[in-house]
Amino acid sequence: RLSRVGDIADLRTIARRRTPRAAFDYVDGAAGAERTHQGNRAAFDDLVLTPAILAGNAEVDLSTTIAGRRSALPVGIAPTGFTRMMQTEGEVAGVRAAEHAGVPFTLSTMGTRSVEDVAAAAPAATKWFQLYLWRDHEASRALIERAWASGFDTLLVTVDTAVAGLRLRDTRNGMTVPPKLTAGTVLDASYRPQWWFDLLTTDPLTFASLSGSTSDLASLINGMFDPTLSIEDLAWIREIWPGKLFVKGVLTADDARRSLDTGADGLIVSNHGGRQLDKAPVTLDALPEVRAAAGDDVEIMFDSGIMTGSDVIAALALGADFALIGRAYLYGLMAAGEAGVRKVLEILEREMRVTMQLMGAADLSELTPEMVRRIER
Ligand code: HOC
Repeated sequence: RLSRVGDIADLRTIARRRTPRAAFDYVDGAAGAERTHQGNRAAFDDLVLTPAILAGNAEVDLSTTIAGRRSALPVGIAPTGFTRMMQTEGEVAGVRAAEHAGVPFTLSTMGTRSVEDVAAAAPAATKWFQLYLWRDHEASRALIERAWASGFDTLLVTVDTAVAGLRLRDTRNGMTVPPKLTAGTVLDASYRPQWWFDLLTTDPLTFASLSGSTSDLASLINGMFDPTLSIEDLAWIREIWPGKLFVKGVLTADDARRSLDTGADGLIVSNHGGRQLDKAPVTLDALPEVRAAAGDDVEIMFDSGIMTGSDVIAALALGADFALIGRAYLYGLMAAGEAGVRKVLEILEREMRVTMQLMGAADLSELTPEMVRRIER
């Protein structure tokens, strides 16, 4: 069936059919009225890419270097929370698909596999770890020490989550972590027996960082994350983390400068996929400001809204060095486990290659802002 999948939107359609509504909506949804989420997508939809005819480039090189390592594509897998709730293989599927494609994989603090399990599943993959600072700073220190010891060499520190965003779909679905057995979930199970069978028959759904109790997401997060997260905390994390460090959630010039002054090696322009501050700037709008503040030599990654290879190419042309995919990865995972994630990376690769060829660009260094225009509708 995957051979008939054309794009990531097709995988989303399959994912929606296969996954219980609360889990699908947790991925698909965003904060508040989802304005930022919609804006992220609209910004890409309203772009025009400049074609170049008679360019004579039969070959396209999509490889790049990021955080000190080669990546076969300018795209890596973003950190995602509660991943095994979407599909039981969870992060193991993600890291194996990333290893196969030669791109980095990021494990979230809120992941559902341990750093050791992810490292063992794909020893050759480039592995990054994402940090949410817990109220218990020493527990956070212990976690990143384990990540470093397991071969995770780059830390992505997420800074836009002092409190949980208002995810209204989760509230309306009565979503809990782990899922509770209710009349609604039992009914759902009759439509999607495979998902429930997988959940109940593979290793128990545990969360590295959670106690066994069932809770709604916001209470869970607000009880765990440090709401006083500050620039001093970033300085402390910088002091104790020996590898490369990227600050994730930068949308303004001021925050870009403060992060770099505090020792960050790079920045991630991200609005958390529209899942935190609704009406936060759309990432494609924020990118030029952050690039200008950071200068040309700082590595900048980009996320939020990427669904096609041409989205990646546009973000790179407008100043990013690398892109991360969260929802797109999870649509593939929910649709078909590891095979689905591989499919996502294959689709992006093909779309990027064709886009570059038709734009007359032979490698990523040839992409410039002049190749992308915004249209007012
Ligand atoms: C404060 C909300 O990054 C998500 C994940 C998991 C953690 C939630 C943090 O749902 O966006």
